[in-house]
Amino acid sequence: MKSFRPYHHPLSFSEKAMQERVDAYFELMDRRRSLRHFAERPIPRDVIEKIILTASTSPSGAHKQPWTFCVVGSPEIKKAIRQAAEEEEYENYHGRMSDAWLKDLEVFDTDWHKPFLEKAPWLIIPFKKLYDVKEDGIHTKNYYVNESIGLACGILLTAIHQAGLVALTHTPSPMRFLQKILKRPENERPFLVIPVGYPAAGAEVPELTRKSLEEIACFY
Ligand code: IYR
Repeated sequence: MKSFRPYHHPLSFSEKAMQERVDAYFELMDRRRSLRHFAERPIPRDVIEKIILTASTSPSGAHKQPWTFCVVGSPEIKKAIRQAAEEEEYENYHGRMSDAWLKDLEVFDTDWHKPFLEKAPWLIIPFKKLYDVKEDGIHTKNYYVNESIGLACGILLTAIHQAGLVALTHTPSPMRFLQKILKRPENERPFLVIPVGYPAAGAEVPELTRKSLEEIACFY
């Protein structure tokens, strides 16, 4: 069934205004950093809800929006997630990750301890939906599920940053334990664990630089 309406373009600028806006937006986004140290200060649930709605404005294959954003504020569930994540990470840091990988991680000073999983007021855990299950139990296809959830998570991170909050894109793999703890259905798979909060007082981040335009873009 086709049903169209006129597109009302919400943003229209002169080239000068456009240049100023892209410059300002770059400055804002260039200050985003992944944080591993969170304050325990709470964040209103309404804020997190709106951030998730913003993420869900993302494009997705055939507009299926193949995602569920699980949000954990419960201290008991955060504790269970931390315990399970640390068990996996212990194995990762003691044999499952290659020497080259461990060397690449040295600058981040990470190890298997994951206190941020309890400290951050909220954990957002996006699940990708491999397929949908309709009320009658029929399975329907989703498309480009990895691309879709990745795009939505990118928008989620920009919304978190824009709110003045910080986050970490954490991957305590294998992540199947999240499916069990959060009792998610068989068609869903955890994609990331994203603690969200305020930075801890005195929090530090590694000195990193970003690649230049020449390194990341080719114009033809
Ligand atoms: N998941 C582990 C290891 C890790 C892997 C990558 I790639 C990173 O960029 C950072 C960490 C951990 O969270 O410690």
